[in-house]
Amino acid sequence: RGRPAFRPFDETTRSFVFGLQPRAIQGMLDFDYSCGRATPSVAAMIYPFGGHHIQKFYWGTKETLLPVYTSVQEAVSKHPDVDVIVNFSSSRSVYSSTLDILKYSQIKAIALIAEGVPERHAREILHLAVSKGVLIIGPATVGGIKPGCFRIGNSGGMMDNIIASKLYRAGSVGYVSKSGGMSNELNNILSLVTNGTYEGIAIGGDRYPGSTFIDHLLRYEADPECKMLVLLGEVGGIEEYRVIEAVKNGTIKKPIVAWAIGTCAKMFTTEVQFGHAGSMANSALETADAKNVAMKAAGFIVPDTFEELPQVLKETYDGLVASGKIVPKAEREPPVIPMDYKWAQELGLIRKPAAFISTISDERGQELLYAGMRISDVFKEDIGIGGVVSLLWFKRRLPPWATKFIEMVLMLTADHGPAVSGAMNTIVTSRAGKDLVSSLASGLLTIGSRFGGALDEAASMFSSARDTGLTPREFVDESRKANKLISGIGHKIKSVNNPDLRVELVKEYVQKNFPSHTLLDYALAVEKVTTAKKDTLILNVDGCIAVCFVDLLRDSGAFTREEADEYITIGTLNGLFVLGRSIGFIGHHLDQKRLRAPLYRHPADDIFINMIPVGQPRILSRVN
Ligand code: Q5B
Repeated sequence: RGRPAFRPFDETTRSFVFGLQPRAIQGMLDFDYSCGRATPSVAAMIYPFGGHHIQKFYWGTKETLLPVYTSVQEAVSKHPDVDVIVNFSSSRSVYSSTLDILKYSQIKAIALIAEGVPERHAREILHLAVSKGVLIIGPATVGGIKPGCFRIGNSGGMMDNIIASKLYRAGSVGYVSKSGGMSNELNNILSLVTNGTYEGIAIGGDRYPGSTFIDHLLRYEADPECKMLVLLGEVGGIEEYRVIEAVKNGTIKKPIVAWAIGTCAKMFTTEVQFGHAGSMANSALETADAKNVAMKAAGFIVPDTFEELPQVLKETYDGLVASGKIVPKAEREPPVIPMDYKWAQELGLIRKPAAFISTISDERGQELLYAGMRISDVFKEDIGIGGVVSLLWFKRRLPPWATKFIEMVLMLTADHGPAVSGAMNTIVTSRAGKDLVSSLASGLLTIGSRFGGALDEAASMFSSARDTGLTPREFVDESRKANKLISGIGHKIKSVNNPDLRVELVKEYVQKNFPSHTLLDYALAVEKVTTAKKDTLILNVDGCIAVCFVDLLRDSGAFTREEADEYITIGTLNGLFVLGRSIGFIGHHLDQKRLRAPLYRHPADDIFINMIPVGQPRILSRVN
């Protein structure tokens, strides 16, 4: 790719991201865009699971698509221009995925993000990578950043931080540190006291990083564009001494500012293990103080305290400018990167009308809320399924006689045998090999004005007849005149002589427990008129529940009259039958599955087939 070995990343670097990391990739693409790169630095993702697909990302204000491959082999064969992989595999799979990656000579640098990689695995990866001339950054690192060119994963932090630290264009200072967090701090300091970062690598805090301080500092030394070096070491390990050696023997000649973090360790009476696996002094040589003294003695520019680091960086940089070794370039404005919607919202910079409004439940907090009631209180107060329905359907607690009534309705309507039309459809669907949801849906879709879905209309017809002052007889006669069946009246098999006991139970409960039941009384008077005509024209289960529910809505004291009327018009009452009967339909589906019931085909002799052939005299036929 024509890049010198000391410069593994430049503005043409293309990479793969191993793992599904859309946020990190978007961050890399936003960085690229801010740098003015011609092409995105990420060519594709590699993710062994879930098959080939593409994912959509923003490229500035526009959108771009990135492929997701299932193997490294396929990815490298499709993108010969890629030579870097940012490997987000977990500590469990990073070993095998990196060994796989190392099979492809096209890949020249790999960043390993995972923490907790077993040291044996890290050493094996390192050994193999060295033998193949591949640069490994990590594990246990955020990676690194080459301002104006390439960003490894999440290095550099959020985009506002990248812009504030001027990482969208190259400076002159190359640094190496262990920690990603401290790298961010260095990016910030360098942007304030120098012309900024040329390249920064966080080698990771493990005891066996794939590349160490000296590897990167030697690259910076060789790179003519990098004018000044920074080493941010820390307590533990001896890697700083390899750099000291290089400075002493003249391999590193560029000015090098350094500090070893962890000087406070001496304030503790016991050994201190800082945040990184390798940050513990195992000998006097490994203490931060010893390293700072040794670095200063070798000719590094070492401040007396970390707080003085910006000052010495500034002095060193100013010296290089004064000597003409650094010629600061004119600043350019970074392109404006559209802020992520979520982030802008969190900052309170934008507002947008919500597409949906919901007022019944909320799971965003610590505890699920039903109409404001904590789910733990739902159980503490034992409000039952009737209480839950009252919260989620009516957004309020109803009195116990009302919630008990809701439960009674659900229990009474749960099933009425396999012969009713909804159960039949559930059974036939189940026997056709369909799943539970399909069989249930088939049964539920049967609920309508004649079967189970007469509650809303019954509530509306009975209440408006009574409200307009019609006597029961006038109501029946007017319906007859209008050729309209009264919803809630009539049953296929139940009659005065074969009463529906469910209806009896409802009546008994309501007459005993409701504060008033005027519409039920009215409906019973209507029933007297209709059953006088025909004994099957009883107040049926739909009708009885409906009128009682109107009594509940109007007279419980929990609803205004407007609310009560609205609940009738928006289809609440059929919901009671739908909810209750779902229990039975699910039961029928499970029953058929348990019975291994075969596909059902209706016998043809039970169907009267009446075909009228085109242009022929009308012939009636019956299949027998
Ligand atoms: N006539 C239910 O019809 C049924 C009349 C009427 C005035 C009426 C019928 C009807 C209204 C809808 C309704 C809910 C279709 C029913 C349910 C759940 C279930 C089901 C289960 C479960 C029954 C004979 C004569 C005719 C008609 C007159 C009939 N209904 N007059 N108002 N409402 N009702 N549905 O028996 O003079 O001879 O011409 O549509 O409330 O679905 O168990 O099965 O739990 O699953 O076939 O309980 O009543 O009667 O149509 O032959 O009519 O009565 O005008 O008069 P039938 P038809 P005429 S509960």
